[in-house]
Amino acid sequence: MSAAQLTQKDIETFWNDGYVFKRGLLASDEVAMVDTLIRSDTSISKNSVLLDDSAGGSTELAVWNHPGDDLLGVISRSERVAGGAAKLLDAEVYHYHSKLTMKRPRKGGAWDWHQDYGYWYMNGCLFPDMLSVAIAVDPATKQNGCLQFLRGSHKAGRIEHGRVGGQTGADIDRVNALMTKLDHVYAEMQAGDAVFFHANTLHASAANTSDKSRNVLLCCYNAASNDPVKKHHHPGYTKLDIVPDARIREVGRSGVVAHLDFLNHEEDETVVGKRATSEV
Ligand SMILES: O=C(O)CCC(=O)C(=O)O
Repeated sequence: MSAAQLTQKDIETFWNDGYVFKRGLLASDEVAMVDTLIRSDTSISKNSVLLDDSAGGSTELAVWNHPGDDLLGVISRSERVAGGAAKLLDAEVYHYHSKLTMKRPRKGGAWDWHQDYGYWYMNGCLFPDMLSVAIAVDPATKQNGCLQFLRGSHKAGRIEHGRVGGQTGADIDRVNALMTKLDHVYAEMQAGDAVFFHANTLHASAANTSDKSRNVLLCCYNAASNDPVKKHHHPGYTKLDIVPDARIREVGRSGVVAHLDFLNHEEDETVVGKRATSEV
């Protein structure tokens, strides 16, 4: 078993806390390939939208649905990432979508407290049998706006979500009440570290006030048994072809550029022009 694979203890941590860190999920050469791709592949910036916060900052967001044979697609189909998601949910999973959330130095905006299932519920996913894997491409710190979690908040069930400025956030009174009872954890990570988190885990992030970028790759999975009952901007069940971890390096070294099935934002009612008004 490779060090990056999830253990029984990791599974217990995930279900107790609503998240589990997997340090060094991507090796330094693997994450360096992702960093180079993000900086050099113009299709990513062309397909990005801006998600504004209420303080004038914005996060650049590129979202895609079906993963392909390029580096980012292969990471999201890898045994380490997709296999880990399946292990945590104890179910066959499919790729619901992936995204890059990119906070430029001193410009990157904040994300309000929310549960991903607060959005995905609206998409016709009947059960919260879903999770995300956030992989740090840059070191993520408090200063550059790392993810934050309320430990154990997934146990509170789905919380009502509504508009908060330009974003959709969880009922803030409820979040504040939970804050008095639960640990508030800053998910500081080195490049290549990852955190798997449950779709009902409350999370947020602050603006990037540093002079360093904060780029994160987020891969989101749904249980195969939880095929959404509503047609929407993310796919229904599609068999996921999980590939061996070694494929990440093979594809990265081959220099295959991104062939991403970017979300057609024009079809997504949450996007106005090139600005996202909600989760996409
Ligand atoms: O990138 C971030 O800081 C937060 C992203 C997030 O919360 C999300 O995509 O649901």
